[in-house]
Amino acid sequence: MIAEGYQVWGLVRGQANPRRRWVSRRLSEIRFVDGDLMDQGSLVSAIDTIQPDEVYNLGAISFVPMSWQQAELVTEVNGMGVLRMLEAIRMVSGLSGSTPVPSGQTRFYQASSSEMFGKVAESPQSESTVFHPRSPYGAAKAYGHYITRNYRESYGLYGISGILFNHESPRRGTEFVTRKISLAVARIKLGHQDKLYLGNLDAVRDWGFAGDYVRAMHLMLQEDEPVDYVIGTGRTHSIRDAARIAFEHVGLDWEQHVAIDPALVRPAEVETLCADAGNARRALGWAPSVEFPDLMRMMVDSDLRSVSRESRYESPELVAGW
Ligand code: GDR
Repeated sequence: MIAEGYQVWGLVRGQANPRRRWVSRRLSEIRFVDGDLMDQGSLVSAIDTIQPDEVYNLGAISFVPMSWQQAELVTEVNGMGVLRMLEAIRMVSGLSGSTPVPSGQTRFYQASSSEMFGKVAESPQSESTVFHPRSPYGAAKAYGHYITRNYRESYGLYGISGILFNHESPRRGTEFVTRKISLAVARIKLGHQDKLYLGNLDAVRDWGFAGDYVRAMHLMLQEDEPVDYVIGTGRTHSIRDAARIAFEHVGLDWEQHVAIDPALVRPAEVETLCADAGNARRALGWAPSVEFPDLMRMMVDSDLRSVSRESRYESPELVAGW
């Protein structure tokens, strides 16, 4: 976005949030505004201060297992937070539903999720597939999805949802399975760890490269008419495949190092997800550029570099407690 000439603002929650410094060190052009998805007034104030052309609501508690432990908090942030952001845009833009929509209004992107499909009604999943969320996280995301559509229909607000399937990169948090694997493989290869504990090895996901998915989000908001799109690769792999590819990349046998921890199996699992992103391909000209095996190898290589630099790099279990 910065390369395209945008002035980018980040909404920062909480006092002395350490991520602010992390982002500033890497992208000094980004400016910050304080605000919280739990606090309506702060969002109105943020939108009023910035008067943004485009708002990307990627703010959420994104780790699905946490949603069973803190269901109400996850629902507040991931569900009600979307309503508060829409209300802030509606109020500042003066959208009432009965007066004409002003030109040049703020456009809104909501990060919807393939977790909404949950126990899938059909495969692959497209924009018209029925939702059946399997976690409080998925249920809250479904609310965010529908309320975005409702503000579009009620007030003429330019609001869309991108239904993104899992997207990964070397910057992925170490609690998510791809990065948990890539970091463990690097630590095992370099002699800092011996075992990697995982949950359900049979789960199947449609994983893509996060950089491609950010490009898709931007493309969606440039369309004349607001339309929701599914974004994914249409290719699937199991957790077992991911582990095998990552260990093979460093010349190790995954079966010698992977063990099952039943505590990591979820109360209700999303067994398999596969995207039908045909609409995005046709309308936006979007296509993924990285195949999953290359993505896993990219993440392992990155973690080999970081673990070599910082030999005390903590194990995912210690960092995240999962
Ligand atoms: P997911 O991502 O829940 O799909 O949501 P995650 O990487 O956490 O899990 C993927 C699958 O791997 C299985 N699994 C494990 N997962 C984790 N985290 N740790 C393990 O040890 C492990 N063992 C097996 C899981 O059971 C699951 O089936 C991600 C998040 O980014 C969401 O915010 C986003 O909405 C969706 O992707 C699209």
